[in-house]
Amino acid sequence: SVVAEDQKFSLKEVLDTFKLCLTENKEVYLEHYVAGWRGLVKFLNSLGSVFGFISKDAVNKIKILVGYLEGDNGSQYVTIQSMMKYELDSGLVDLTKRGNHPESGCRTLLRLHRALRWLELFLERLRTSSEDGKTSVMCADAYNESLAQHHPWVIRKAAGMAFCMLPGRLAFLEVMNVGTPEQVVAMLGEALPLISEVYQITEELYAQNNMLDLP
Ligand code: 1PX
Repeated sequence: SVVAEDQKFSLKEVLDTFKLCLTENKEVYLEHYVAGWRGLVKFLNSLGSVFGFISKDAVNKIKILVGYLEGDNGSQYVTIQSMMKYELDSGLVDLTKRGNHPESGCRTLLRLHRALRWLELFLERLRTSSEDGKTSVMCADAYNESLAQHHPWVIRKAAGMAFCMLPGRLAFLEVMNVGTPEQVVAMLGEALPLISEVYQITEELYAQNNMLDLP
């Protein structure tokens, strides 16, 4: 059915949204960034309900950002750059401890941004893995190297258990809906530099504005 098609993940679609993310002068469109995450969540959902607690958090954060995009001040949220400037200039960000703005666009996007680093590390491992590579190990290694540093013990524990439920490498490559394993690997090779560039640009913005540790 049309609905089922719409729910179906394809790596190509995510690649296309990340391609649309960057403006000519390297600003990051929030709309496409969020759309990229929507596509990834679709993928996660297709892996089964054990990942529900993860996709739920991602969906929550996506919703917060879409709320700003579609809200009265939506024009301030066109790019990550304009969002940061607007929220900082208007005092809409809790900078050192949680206060009146626990759901600022800046702190919400920072969580997804950190997860994007996990994605980059994981996909790079997947891309270069051998046929008998274990997705659960690749996933855990990528996680420990990135996101885990920002998560309390209980989340790390739950994430670790979820990783063990990941399908094996071949099945995993198959749900990406690209084609043969070789074709997936080729597409990952195309996607990774894009994801990496979006990550780097965003990381620099957060660093420049001293916002890498927003509560
Ligand atoms: C090409 C396909 C690749 C697979 C795509 C999978 C997409 C994964 C989407 C993961 C999004 C995770 C967002 C997590 C944001 C976060 O760090 N939130 C925490 C902090 O938020 P707060 O508002 O409290 O400051 C929050 O506590 C998170 C709770 C949920 C658990 C997060 C575990 C993250 C594991 C990430 C790896 C996903 C594994 C998927 C296997 C393919």
